Amino acid sequence: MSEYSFSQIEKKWQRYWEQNQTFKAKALDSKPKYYSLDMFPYPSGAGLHVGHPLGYIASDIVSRYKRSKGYNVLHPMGFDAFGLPAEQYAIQTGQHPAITTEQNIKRYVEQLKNLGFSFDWEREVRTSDPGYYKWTQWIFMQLFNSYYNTTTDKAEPISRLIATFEKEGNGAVKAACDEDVPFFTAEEWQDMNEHRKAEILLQYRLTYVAEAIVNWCPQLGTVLANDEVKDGVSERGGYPVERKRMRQWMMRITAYADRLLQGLEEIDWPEPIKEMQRNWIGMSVGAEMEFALENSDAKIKVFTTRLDTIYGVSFLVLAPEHELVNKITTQEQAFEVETYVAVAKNRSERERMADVKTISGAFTGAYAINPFDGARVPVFIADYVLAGYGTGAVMAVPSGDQRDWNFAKHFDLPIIQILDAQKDIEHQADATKEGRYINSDLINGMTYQEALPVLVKFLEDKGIGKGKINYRMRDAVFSRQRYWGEPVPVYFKDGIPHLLQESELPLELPKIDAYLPTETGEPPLGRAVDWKYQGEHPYELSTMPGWAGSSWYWYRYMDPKNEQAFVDQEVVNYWRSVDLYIGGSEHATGHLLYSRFWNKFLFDLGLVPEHEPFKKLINQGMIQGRSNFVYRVKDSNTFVSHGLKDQYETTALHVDVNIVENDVLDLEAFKKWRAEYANAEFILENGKYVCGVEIEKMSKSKYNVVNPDDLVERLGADTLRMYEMFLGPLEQFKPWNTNGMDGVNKFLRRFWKLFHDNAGNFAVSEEAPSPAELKSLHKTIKKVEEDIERFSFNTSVSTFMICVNELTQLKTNKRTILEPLTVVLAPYAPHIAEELWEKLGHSDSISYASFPAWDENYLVENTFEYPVSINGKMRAKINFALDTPKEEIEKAVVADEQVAKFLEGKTPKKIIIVPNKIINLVV
Ligand code: ANZ
Repeated sequence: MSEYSFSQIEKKWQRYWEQNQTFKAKALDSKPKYYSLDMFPYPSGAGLHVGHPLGYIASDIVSRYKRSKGYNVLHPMGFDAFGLPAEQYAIQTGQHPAITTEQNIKRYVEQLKNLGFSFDWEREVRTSDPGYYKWTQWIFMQLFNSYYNTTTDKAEPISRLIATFEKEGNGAVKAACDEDVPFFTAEEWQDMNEHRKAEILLQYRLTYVAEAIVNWCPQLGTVLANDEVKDGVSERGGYPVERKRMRQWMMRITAYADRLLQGLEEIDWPEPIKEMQRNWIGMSVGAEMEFALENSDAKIKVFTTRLDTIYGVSFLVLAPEHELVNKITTQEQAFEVETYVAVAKNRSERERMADVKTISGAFTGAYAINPFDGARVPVFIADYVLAGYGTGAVMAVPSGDQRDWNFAKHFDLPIIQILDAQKDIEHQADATKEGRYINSDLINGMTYQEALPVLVKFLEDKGIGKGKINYRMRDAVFSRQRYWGEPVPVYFKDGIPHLLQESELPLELPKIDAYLPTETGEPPLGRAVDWKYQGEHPYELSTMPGWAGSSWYWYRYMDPKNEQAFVDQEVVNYWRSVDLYIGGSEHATGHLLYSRFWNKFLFDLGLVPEHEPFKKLINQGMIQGRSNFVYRVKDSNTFVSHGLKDQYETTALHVDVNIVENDVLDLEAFKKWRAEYANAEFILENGKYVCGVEIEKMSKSKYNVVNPDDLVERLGADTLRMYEMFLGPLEQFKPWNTNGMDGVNKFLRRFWKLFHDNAGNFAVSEEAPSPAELKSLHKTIKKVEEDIERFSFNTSVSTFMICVNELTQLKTNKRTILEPLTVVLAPYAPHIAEELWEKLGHSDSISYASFPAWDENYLVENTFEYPVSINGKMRAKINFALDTPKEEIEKAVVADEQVAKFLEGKTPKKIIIVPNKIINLVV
């Protein structure tokens, strides 16, 4: 074979890798390990477009490089296979989602294999496999059987908590639990019936059922997590979402809030992602205090981060959903309050938080008493106060808080100055730093630093409040009213949830007749016939959310077939955690937070050895689509070329990028593309129809999707791999442009050519290399190694190109140069590298050939080309080795033919040599 026939070569090596299990990772090894992981995809019906493989190519380069550096590399791929689209499709067609999922996965695997990724396919996992979700259910059970001990700061068995209750009640228990757990003694506990005990324990368990205000999406018929709702509508489908109180499974992630924050300091992740997690967790240090009410024994508890502003409180505000609203509202105000509550209900929480402009609210008719100065302040409800945050009530200080100020202005409420250095609201922080308090009994004349401890002490002495840390993050809703997810391994007896036996796992999804809620509004699992534990007790009917299976999957890859444990202890102690994780930034507060949470939980149980699952994270930038447009002249079937369109009244229409080349439209293909264009007419410029261009998201509806399979067929996988890297830094967003691919393909042909003579025969010489050849090679080795170590892949591609240009100029065909260069190129273009490696006489795969070391000696410049000036005029250039003695240079200069011509037989009066700069002759 003399030509670079990429299709043949690529198919051949893909087959070879599969047959020889070239990329099989050893479960345990004496070699050091390297775990490189991609975020596993949801197998959608549309298959992969060119944007998807970007991250996979990068992680594959690193994996191949690490193998050649002597690591035992784990580089797996699998599928996040439960999810909404397959279920929506099932609803429409009646086809079981498992079938669609299976088909989509098959397509994905094929597409991925076409790109030559070095995945260890033996380790593939699918979250929808009963053999996999058995362990998702198992982890759920461990969470149910645990509580969070805030003294030891970790999860512990619930049995230990029960033992404490039996001995001493819960008075001294320090644990993450619901706010409203009653105090009880040992005797009281023992007197409780099983039902009551179970209810109490649910208030401590790390997963529990509770009434919660949730995001309910009527169109999707399910509850959604906060991160699945964007701008008040569902992320998938864009359907309206409303707030609703429902009984749900919850995950007590708030118990881990502090550790989730601290852990961020240990990991090498992009700063913006860490910042998003910090904001999501939202720690704020403040105080909680109670206000008594006039004419009522109810108390309003508020959370404030600014207790120092207590003398500026001019009203209180409750969230419209606050439980005291009905109780304290006076008869005169009832209508107004009820009307307002009804309106507020339909605004999502995020919307309410984001909206600072709309001022609305209603007066309850009630008054509260400020315990510090006895002031009587009105109580309002307003939706800028959120029910689920803090206590759902605030003390409003118009002189300290912008929204309180807006509200006060709107309802004509007093604004009380509290600092002598009072400024406008925006500069309140400065005022607090500089000012001293006025108008107060307790803290007159004090600074902020002096005042705060005095105020906290006042609260504590009176028993009406204390310092408190709050987190914006809530416990995560864990139920979905859907079919295509993991069944929750729970059944109910007298309304109390009980776990299955471990030996009864997996609890498999039952067959149902339609993937819809039942007539009575129960989730789809309610349709399963006789689906009861031991034929008697109803199972939980909701399933787990999408993030359950992805919150621990990296452990399953370590030991995918283990039936005794989710991962073997020895194996997990070898692989430990993920060294490199590549995926999209859209998972910043979903997957990446939940995974860290489950990881910390498994760590507490002693089941995994590391606190954090993903040491290094890279977010690959999105590849955007490059859309093409045609311009239809108004009310006609005539299309005008881009350059002439301004002379007409036109409508721009997306056109399929696959019938456009270099922005020139293929007219015949266009006529065939759609029946309505069959008789289209064109107004051309220079005989061509030039299309308009815009950079947009790559999507079907914009006809700008480029399919990697087509490109692989046209130019090969190695070309596509290198081209995607060549597009720019991995993290950057960048538009796709197929045109540039030819250049990379040409580069690979030139590389191939180095190994062949003009007749196309393989011809590599055994001659010793020249310094110039060695320099070119070693420069490349060094640069590529450094590039991969810092995840800069685009720069390596240009380095390869420069190197191949240099070697082509030097007419290099020497084994000593080409052989190591092939090993260096292999991570990027593995197929061509394997083929040439074989031609070089090797019988083993190049995948385990040692990455060559570069030698600094070949890199140093060892000669310098001196410009020679004679009487101030540049006359010649002469090369000297760097260590040439001055006398020798002098002699050689004078003897030089070119110089001699200008000397005209005279002896120079002076020769000045400036080392590595210039030689000056004065004649
Ligand atoms: C009085 C005060 C005076 C406040 C002042 C601020 C400035 P972060 O930092 O986000 O925790 N707040 C408390 N609970 C709330 C709720 N459920 N919905 C809306 N706002 C709430 O903010 C805490 C501050 O936000 C609290 O401190 C409270 O207003 C308000 F000059 O109390 B502050």
